[in-house]
Amino acid sequence: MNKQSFYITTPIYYVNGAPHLGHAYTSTAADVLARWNRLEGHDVYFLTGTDEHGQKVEAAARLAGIPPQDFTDRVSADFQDMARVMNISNDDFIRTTAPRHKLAAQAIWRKLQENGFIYPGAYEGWYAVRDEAFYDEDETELKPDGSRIAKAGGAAVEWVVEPSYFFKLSAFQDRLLAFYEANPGFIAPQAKRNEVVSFVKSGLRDLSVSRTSFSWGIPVPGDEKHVMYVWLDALVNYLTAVGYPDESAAKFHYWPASLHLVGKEIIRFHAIYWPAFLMAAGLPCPKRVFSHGWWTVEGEKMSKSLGNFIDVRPLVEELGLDQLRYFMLREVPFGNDGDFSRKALVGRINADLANGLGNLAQRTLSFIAKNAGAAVPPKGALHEADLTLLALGAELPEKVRAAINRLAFHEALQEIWRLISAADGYIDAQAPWSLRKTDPVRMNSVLYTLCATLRSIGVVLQPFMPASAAKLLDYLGVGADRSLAILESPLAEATPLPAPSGLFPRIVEEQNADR
Ligand code: ME8
Repeated sequence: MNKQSFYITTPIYYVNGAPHLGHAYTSTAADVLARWNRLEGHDVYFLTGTDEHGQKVEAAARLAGIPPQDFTDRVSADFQDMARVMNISNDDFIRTTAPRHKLAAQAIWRKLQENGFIYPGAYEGWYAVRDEAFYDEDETELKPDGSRIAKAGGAAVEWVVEPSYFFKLSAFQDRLLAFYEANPGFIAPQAKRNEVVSFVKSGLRDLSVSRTSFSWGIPVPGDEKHVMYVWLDALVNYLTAVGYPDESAAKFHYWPASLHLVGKEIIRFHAIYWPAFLMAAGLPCPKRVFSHGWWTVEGEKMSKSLGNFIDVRPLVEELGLDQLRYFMLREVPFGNDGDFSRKALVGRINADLANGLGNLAQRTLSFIAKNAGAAVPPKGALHEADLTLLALGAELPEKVRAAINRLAFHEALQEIWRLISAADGYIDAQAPWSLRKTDPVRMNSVLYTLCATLRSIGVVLQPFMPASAAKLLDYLGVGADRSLAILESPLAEATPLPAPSGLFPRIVEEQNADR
């Protein structure tokens, strides 16, 4: 069988600081897409990892007083731990200090050189170590104390003059514009696409792609005083993981990637440099780059460099993993910026999870356990109200699919919660508790309808809240096959059901707690 393949990536995260909410966010969004595509029966390859070279990492290791490799081993392990805690289902974890990556990065370099796109020169310009980026003079500003900073982000810049190899980015302006034109879906959301297109139209200058002022990087083949520019090194990770330079590797069929998920600050690297490098190397470009927004925390800008970021692990421990995953994807339309606050998180847990889905499941399942023989009740003759609710359940996968394919996670969740509200309205209107004595056959039809509805909800929720959805499906007696396809067959009657327990505890905040 020829399965459709889906190769999705997160950015590889810098190891100069610890993992935080922003990293957890991108990884969770990518995880939902990976899990959804697996549910669809696609052949998924999901990659994340760590970006371990560059001056910033070298400096952070020096500050920690340990060799850079030991430092990156330690921090990379911490990122892997965060992925584990967040239940990220990545198929591979790439590290740019791994031998397989050095091989791939050097192979690309040689390819670019062979194809005539790399030449030696000298670089002069404003360089921000923090951003690992060069800025034009007009992208910087002079502060009253005489120091100069990058306008975007405020990183200190310094004038750098050093021998450097250049990549002929200027030769790709027309090719890139033609590529964007021919592939309107390549950059999303639309506003980002417009930004990138006008940036490219304004003219591209050749890019300095090597440095000699530090050594923590991949040596330039044939001129080992130079290390490769960290962004060239980093972007190649997406190829390394599928076996490059061995284009006959088993995993190479995943290339080109279906989707690179990135934060908005690195869209330029992914939507301009990366396709240019690939074109220069004669390789196909990724199908899509999606740029999402940034979280602030309690109204403040969060950044590793500024040091006010939050580690998600204690939050998961205290409030629950699926609760946090749900919040991140429900609270803010993907692509927009958002603010993370404890109050908003607790509010959503209580309103949507404890009172919403949790309560609906508990009301239904504990009633069945007590009054309907602890098994899926017989369907009987269905009424109009039952058929209406079942029809909404049957439409749910398609609605969720449409939203997920647009990366509108919040809309996918809204669709699911619309069905939860409809089911709440239904249970109140049908009042199975009052049918118990008067019309047990009708009571069973109502309970059956609710179980079938909860099954639809449980199946489509799996990518978002894997553990909670699994628990819900267990309580509904659903077997090992939990794919979207099972929703096409009616729920089997008489399946014995285990004793249910609450899915989402209510969070009670202490009165007057000042957080
Ligand atoms: O840029 N809100 O690594 P990085 C939302 N190594 N997402 C955030 C965020 C926030 N406040 N802060 C970070 C790098 N992120 C490079 C990437 S790829 C070839 C190389 C997320 O550790 C977001 O996805 O600075 C952002 O793009 C990424 O973390 C940056 O991680």
